[in-house]
Amino acid sequence: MKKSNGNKILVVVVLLAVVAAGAVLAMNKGLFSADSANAADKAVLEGNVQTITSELTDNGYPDLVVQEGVPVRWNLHAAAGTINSCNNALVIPAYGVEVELQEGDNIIEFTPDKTGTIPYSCWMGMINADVLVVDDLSSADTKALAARSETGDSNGTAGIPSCCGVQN
Ligand SMILES: [Cu+2]
Repeated sequence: MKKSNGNKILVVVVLLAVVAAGAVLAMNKGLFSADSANAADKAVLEGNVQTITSELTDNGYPDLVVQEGVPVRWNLHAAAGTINSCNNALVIPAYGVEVELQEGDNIIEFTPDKTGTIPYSCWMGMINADVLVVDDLSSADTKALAARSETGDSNGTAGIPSCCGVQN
């Protein structure tokens, strides 16, 4: 009897330890993804196109890493509540892209014709991000590219522009 109770307690203690460890891992994972939110979203080559899937946030756009010469199919997914009067339309002037975002999937297509950094923004130019066009996706260092783009004075997605707070 005693031994059996002891085993039960041991099992409970082990279970609690597993739950606690899981909670710590989940927290770390959450912190990590928040930390990497500014990393660029890198395209994936699929035959003759390259695809990217991004999540819209209410205060920024992601930097994108794409390969020169391959048509891009970018899905900027907008979860409920993320679209506001500031981020609701984005423009990529170099590619003639002007898109009004809808809740759900937003497929944005363009073909990067040469390497370099292509700026894009919301329709009012307050949220800025970059399309980083490289000659070879497989050798592109996404984090280095993102870090580089965020040292630029008009770049980065940190903080909500004042216009957005006012108009939202
Ligand atoms: Cu805006």
